[in-house]
Amino acid sequence: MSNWKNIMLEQEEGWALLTLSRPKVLNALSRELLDELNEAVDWVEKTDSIRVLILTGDGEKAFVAGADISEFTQIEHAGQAEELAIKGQTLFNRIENLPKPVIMAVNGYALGGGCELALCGDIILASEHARFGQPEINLGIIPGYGGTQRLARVVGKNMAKYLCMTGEMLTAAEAHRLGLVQKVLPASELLNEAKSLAKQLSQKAPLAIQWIKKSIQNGLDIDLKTGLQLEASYFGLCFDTEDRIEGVNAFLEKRPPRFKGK
Ligand code: CO8
Repeated sequence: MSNWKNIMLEQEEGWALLTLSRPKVLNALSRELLDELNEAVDWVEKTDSIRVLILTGDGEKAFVAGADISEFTQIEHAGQAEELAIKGQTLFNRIENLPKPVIMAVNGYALGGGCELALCGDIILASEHARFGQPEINLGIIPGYGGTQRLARVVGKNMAKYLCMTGEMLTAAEAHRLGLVQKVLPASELLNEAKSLAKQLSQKAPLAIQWIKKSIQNGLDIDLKTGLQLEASYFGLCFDTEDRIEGVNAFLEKRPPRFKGK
């Protein structure tokens, strides 16, 4: 953890903030950064006291400007490119399915792999000057870390095709209008808002948060009838938790609940 060269860690009770840090290349995702991020996600997953993860980019200009294009020259054939796409996709799937909320604090350019990373968050907060896009087409390639799939699920089929085919960037306001971004904030307020949201979420019942995430995430890939069964089964599981008893008692006793994740 202390050996990371490309990631900075800040933590407080209940949350951790990981700052992706290669500012000279706008925090582009090198193989090394992906490996470190994988390690960081391992650590967040197994550290019980961390209930919420925030991801952001170093500097004012970029969240992440994509995969590190300079590493593309080392790719010799299709098989190697596919392997690298799968490496990134595997990590991004882990982030999307982390059993804790993930807040993406998008502080600038979120392009290519950067937009794809942001799409793996549960909540995207963006600074007013953030930009979102899939400019891979301008390099003669297509998105490889999930862009054609997750973007279409969020903004719809034709808007996703438009963005991937033109490489055009969305402003934070446009991304907000399309439902990709939940809140747009002045740059100076972005991290404070992300931290205060993380604190708020860290005080909710962790198992219920986890089941909300799973129910919505998995529900999107199945039909409504099966999705409703899934929701009912998670709803049932909530009733076996100590946190449900605490939540209901706290309401009746007119005091704030203290959830333990049990
Ligand atoms: N990779 C490597 N270096 C980068 C990247 C990147 N993605 N983006 C920026 N940089 C570097 C620049 O080369 C420059 O370096 P230097 O100072 O040494 O010249 C430095 O960062 C600053 O960038 P600019 O001077 O270009 O800054 P500008 O303000 O003029 O422009 C932009 C900012 C618009 C963000 C511009 O840098 C840009 O267009 N960057 C590339 C964006 C892009 O195309 N992203 C998609 C990359 S492909 C991808 O993400 C595919 C993911 C799936 C991969 C699957 C595995 C193979």
